[in-house]
Amino acid sequence: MTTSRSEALYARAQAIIPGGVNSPVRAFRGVGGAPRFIARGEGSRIYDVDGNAYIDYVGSWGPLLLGHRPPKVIEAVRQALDEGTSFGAPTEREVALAELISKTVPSMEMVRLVNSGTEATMSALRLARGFTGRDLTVKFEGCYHGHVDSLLVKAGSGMATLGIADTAGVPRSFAETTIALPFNSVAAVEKAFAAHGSEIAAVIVEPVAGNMGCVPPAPGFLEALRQLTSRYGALLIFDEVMTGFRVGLGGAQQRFGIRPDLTTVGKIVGGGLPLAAYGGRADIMKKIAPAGPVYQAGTLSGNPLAVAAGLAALQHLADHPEVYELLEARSAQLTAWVPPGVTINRVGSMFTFFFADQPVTDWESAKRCDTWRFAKFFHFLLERGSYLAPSQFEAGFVSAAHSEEDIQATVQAAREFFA
Ligand code: KE4
Repeated sequence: MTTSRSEALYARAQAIIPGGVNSPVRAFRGVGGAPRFIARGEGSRIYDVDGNAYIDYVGSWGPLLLGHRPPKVIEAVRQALDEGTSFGAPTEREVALAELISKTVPSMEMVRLVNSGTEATMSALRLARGFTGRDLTVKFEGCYHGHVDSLLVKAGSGMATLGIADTAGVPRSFAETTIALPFNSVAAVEKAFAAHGSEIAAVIVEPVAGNMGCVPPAPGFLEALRQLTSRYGALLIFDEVMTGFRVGLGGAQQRFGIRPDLTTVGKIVGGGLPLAAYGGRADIMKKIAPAGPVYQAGTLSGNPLAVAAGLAALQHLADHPEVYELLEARSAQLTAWVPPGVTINRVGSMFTFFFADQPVTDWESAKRCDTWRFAKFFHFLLERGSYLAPSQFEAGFVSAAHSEEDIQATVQAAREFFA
């Protein structure tokens, strides 16, 4: 497999873009080697600039549940293009998308569209503080909620990959408003509320963690968060940027039967274009400007092209819930064989192969993984045409475009690695 064009582009990119990438996890720092520069995608595959084809288990880090270039999404964007690209004024489609999000995730009684998951979580947090009049936030070690200053404390994803405990540039005063606790530890949450209950504005959680690798909630964990936040008058924020419309049409809150006060969604809801949203109880959302005193704004919020893509993707999923049965079957096929020395965590079509022979239930157990051996595994599969997330601390994704043959090819390559 030749990668000379990718390597040349990577050298050129590093001269003008920090690290040669526009988002750290893309730089292959967790697995070594030069990232592949991608020329195009189609269905379950991506093709790099050297012409190599890969079965894609990253799916743009989650948005592409339907695979690359699903016809309905492409057609919807083409039609929207004929009308214009941005107006800075309300459009009918934005209302239709907000209504569809609310219908699909009923706890989102009102919805505000933004451009990224980071904007969604940052805005939800500001709203929680504005609504409660409190300053403190509880988050969980290894969870990542975008690059929001106060949430870049013991975060996952790129920070875990790069081993950055706490990023430079965040004032201590910001970080001190965040209480970072072990994921899945009810005792730790009870203790934090006992000590600071009257000051905690919100608990923000990935209901299925994806940013330390895929880590499901322990039985009772989410229920405990719901009970404790209600008891102390704090808000429960489900960050479903990754799990929303992924682990089921109604997301993790539907799968686990918990009704949060606020929810953030992104990725899938934008159909592959820059779009995210936050929403929740109407009495809380009505505090958002211009209806209320909590300010949040965005030049390209509700962008017509992104809304067209998101509406087409979400409407397709709402009309074809059987997609989730297919995703479940394919994902089960991919993770049926558990290699020696590996722990596989999976919820629906998000998964991680942890190089650990103990269960991975939180950041402490995730970080004990053999990242060197994971890197070897990653490159072995890459050379054979399967593209996993280039980090032990990321989730992989199966799409509706992955065929049984795709999955078999990947499992075969994995078996060869362990042979
Ligand atoms: P964005 O700002 O990257 O759109 O969303 C931030 C975010 C918020 N919440 C959750 C649960 C997320 O997973 C993310 C972003 N996820 C990472 C992948 N682990 C995006 C990939 C990247 O950073 O390039």
